[in-house]
Amino acid sequence: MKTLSLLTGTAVATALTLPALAETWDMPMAYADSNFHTENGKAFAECVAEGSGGDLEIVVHGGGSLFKGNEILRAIRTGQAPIGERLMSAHQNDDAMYGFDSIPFLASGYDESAKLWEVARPTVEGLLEEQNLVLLYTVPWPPQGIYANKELTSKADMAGVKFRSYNAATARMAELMDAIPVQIEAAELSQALATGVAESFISSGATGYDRKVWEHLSHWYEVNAWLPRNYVMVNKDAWDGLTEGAQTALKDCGAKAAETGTARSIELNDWYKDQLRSNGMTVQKAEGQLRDDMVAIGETMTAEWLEATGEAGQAIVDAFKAQ
Ligand code: PCA
Repeated sequence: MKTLSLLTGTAVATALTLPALAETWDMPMAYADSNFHTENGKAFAECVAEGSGGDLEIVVHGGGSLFKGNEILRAIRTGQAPIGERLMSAHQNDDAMYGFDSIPFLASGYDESAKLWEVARPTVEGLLEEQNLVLLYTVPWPPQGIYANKELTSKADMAGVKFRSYNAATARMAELMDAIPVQIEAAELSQALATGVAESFISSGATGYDRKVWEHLSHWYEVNAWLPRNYVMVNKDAWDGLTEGAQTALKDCGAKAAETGTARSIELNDWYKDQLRSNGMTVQKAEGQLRDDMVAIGETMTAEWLEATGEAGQAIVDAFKAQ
């Protein structure tokens, strides 16, 4: 109870018999208001309000409206925001381990993604703890494919193309394709495509749909390269200041949000592809030389990630493969 120090003896005795003061937390999220992660975040907030008996109210701010995607992690760490959601692999430069979910072709479907998370979880949670963060839940994006404004038959078609990246792995992929990486948050993607700042990128059907990329692009090649994850985290000091009831509500609602968010990601995966198609895009699997080139790039990136993470990274890959 933060207020205790302000109160005198009698007031303290009275305060202790009263219910804890209700708290309101702003929760920045980076993706479109209608995006399934954001909708899941809003359902999570409702669950917490109910589960904490009104002790903790969470107000979701979608679309990077409170903090931009690349500001969110810092905002939570420093307590500017008590809670928020971030694509953790975007911080692979802070610690290569955060890129465990963006290793090409290691886990390319939902079951594999769940297994990979299971083996990586203790290491990732440990890292987050060191950063003053408590992890509540994580939800995978649908599998990643390449968006382009032309037909692609091999990596040679990507030479010199301005390729929008959202983390170190996608920037590295651009380099290995001889494309030009430009780091852009999803919230700014439509504008980047409209102005020609970006001409191609790798992402899920979800982001293509959210950003109506059919207005600028014609093709999506399913690569199923990886399923990056969003994480909802709480500042540790804010966490410690909560009542036990509010902490329990956050944990329980977080466990539920992990499940419902993942189920929604799975359920919507094909629907997004249909939306891209019905808006005129050619949606197809990456095959032949294009696929072979992506696999070769993936091997280079895997080797580089293992090099950067050393034994800890190797242990995760080994445990994943042993399952
Ligand atoms: N959408 C996010 C990250 C991964 C995804 O599918 C984006 O493109 O920024």
